[in-house]
Amino acid sequence: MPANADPVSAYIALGSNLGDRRAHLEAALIALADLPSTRLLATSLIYETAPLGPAGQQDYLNAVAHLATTLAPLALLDALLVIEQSRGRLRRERWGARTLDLDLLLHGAATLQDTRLTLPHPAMLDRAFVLVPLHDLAPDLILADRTIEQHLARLDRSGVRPATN
Ligand code: ROI
Repeated sequence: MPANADPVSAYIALGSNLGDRRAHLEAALIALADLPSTRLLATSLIYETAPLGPAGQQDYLNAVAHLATTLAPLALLDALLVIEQSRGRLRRERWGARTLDLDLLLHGAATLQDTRLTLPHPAMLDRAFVLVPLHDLAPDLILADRTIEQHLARLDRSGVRPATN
């Protein structure tokens, strides 16, 4: 990383539906705040959300974090994987339950199609469990010619409610 690089805004989606879900999210937020060359600027509310994917999973807790970072996208991705693994993330079935999932949604204005990382996150605009917390932080952010507010207006957000415990 060049020492004089300007920080960019990065948004991370957090999700957990196994074990102590809130403890996993809180540990992830502490770890994000601790990353080198990075500041944690803000976090959304935590939401309890109906699972997208195979039936029979527990509900998720989801949130979004806003970072300022000079880490490059793939360096940030590597750091997210280390945090996931520190919470015992096991990669079992695709779309299965997980202790902690950290998805890089946006890294400044970067667009990227790498085998490991696509930016912006390709599914983010279709997922209320991502857009509702992102809307807490950045309702006026523009993606694909529309604000987050406008994207969210097209989605069914009935499965997404502020977590109470
Ligand atoms: N469903 C919800 N509600 N929240 C998630 O974070 C989440 N993550 C996933 C899949 C399995 C697609 N479903 C999810 O990866």
